[in-house]
Amino acid sequence: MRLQSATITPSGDSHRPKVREPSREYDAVVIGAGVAGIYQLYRLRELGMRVHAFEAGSGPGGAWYWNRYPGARFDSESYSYAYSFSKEILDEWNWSEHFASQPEVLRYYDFVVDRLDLRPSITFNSLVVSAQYDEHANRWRLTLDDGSSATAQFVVAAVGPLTVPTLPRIDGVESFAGEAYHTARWPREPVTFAGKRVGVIGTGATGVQTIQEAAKTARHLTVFQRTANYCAPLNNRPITEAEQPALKATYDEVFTRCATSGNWFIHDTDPRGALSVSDEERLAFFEKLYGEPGLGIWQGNFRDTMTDAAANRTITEFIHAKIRERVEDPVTAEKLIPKDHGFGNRRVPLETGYYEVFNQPNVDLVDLKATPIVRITPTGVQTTEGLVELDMLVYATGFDAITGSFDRIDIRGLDGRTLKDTWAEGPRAYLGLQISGFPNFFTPGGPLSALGNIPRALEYHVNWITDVIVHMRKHGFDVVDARPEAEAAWTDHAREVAQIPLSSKIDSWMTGVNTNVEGKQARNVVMYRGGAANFRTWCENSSAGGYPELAFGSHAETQAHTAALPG
Ligand code: NA7
Repeated sequence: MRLQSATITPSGDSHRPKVREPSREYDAVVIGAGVAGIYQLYRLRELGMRVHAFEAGSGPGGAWYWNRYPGARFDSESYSYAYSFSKEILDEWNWSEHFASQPEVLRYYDFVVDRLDLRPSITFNSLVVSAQYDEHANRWRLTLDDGSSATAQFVVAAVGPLTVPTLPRIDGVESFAGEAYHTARWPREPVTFAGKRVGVIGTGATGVQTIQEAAKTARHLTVFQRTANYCAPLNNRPITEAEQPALKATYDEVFTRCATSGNWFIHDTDPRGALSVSDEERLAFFEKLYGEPGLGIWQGNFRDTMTDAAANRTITEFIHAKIRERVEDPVTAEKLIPKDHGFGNRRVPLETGYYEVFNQPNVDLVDLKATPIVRITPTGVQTTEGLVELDMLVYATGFDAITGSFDRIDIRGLDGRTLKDTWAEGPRAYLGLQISGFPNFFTPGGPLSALGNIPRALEYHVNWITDVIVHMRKHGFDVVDARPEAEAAWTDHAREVAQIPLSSKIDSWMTGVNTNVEGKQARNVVMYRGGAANFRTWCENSSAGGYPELAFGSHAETQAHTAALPG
């Protein structure tokens, strides 16, 4: 069986031999050299700290390192996704498309790491398996998958919200005899769909991108769809050499827009209500958004489309009509129209000719709600309707999102308490960046933090974390822990505002649901849904007031704090 199952396990990339590192002592360890990890490493090194990153892959880039499947690309404008902190990097790097493809994105992260000379500070092919706080020494001990260890005063777990891929819990998943790949563990060796009978399970953002590519050359493509999603046009185009200077001149404006918008995107909601305008005006606005690049139709729509059911119905019906227009066979069109949620209540995949794929004679759509998969067999996928024989099976089945990358590390804070136990009733964290009882441990992009256009969010998180460390150094503190009452206040607030968007009533990775992971069948508040503006206000109020929500001290004081903790 050729499923790349070895790489679906959390172990590191097998392409390079592991070099066993001796035990090492640092001021700070960054777990992960993805979007947040690279920047955090840079910021702490610039403070003069002895800082080192451990990364499971054999190169930097995180999600962009692992997700090499054909068709992978940005859904955020390239220039809104890039790091904003270095004018030199912004000047030197040219994006070739408004929405860059994965190979270019990966080249970008390699470029940044080399430009900042960070590579010597990263150990690749190295998975952190445990992190344990020693309160007597005020140090974290990290164990790596090769058995070696490192210690540090600070740990920044930049482990990513979409890191741990999941396979479907279907009988026979390991038995398929043809080629089988999870999109997030795509091999580096060329894989061709040409002339093959290909099956793709999953129609999230990843599945949609993969399907568009596979349909171009596969002899036959079968799309196994469980829940239909609302997709909208990406409207990508190249950026010519001649356009580069004008585009670069807008960088300040782009970053300002992202820094003040609702979810860190270049797009922000229209202040009008969907029902406050005439039908003609509304339709014209929807048409405009449908014809524009990127996620504007989701993030830049009328202010109430994602929170008010009647407003949401207007855009939902508009998209229904678009799908019916673009898909020739009415039966297939109805299968592609979600019936159990409105537009934007799950992550909107962006597409380039996705719906037209289903007009091709070499493509079939299997509606798994009507005819579920019974098992995977050595030759294909058996549904209640029959066996679909395949040469290649692609699992675009998503991730153990948000908390999964923490769950797979044995993280223990004060008194040896595990993070898993601490989060047994759902994640709790202060601003999503610190967890009470886990001193000197930070989680950029962690559960209950404000995400959205992820790199913009992560840059902000890293800046906040770095500022806390700067504050400590300035005042001679060596321990910081989130006060339990501050963590409770943020967690309660996050749980309350999470009820506002219509999406809170829908199963998806954004509401903590993954049917393939034990214990994640029920909805849970895993992200901050109160908007980036509110998040920033909380962060800025805290720093302006000298971080009253954080308990600073020497590690002797930490021991006193431990004694005061219940149970
Ligand atoms: P998603 O959005 O979680 O999508 C996973 C897809 O796989 C989705 O269509 C699932 O159907 C489907 N799936 C998962 N398990 C099964 C089983 N057991 N049987 C059939 N179908 C299944 O992951 P993506 O990788 O597409 O995207 C994740 C994010 O990464 C994306 O939103 C971007 O922000 C980047 P379901 O909807 O659960 O019925």
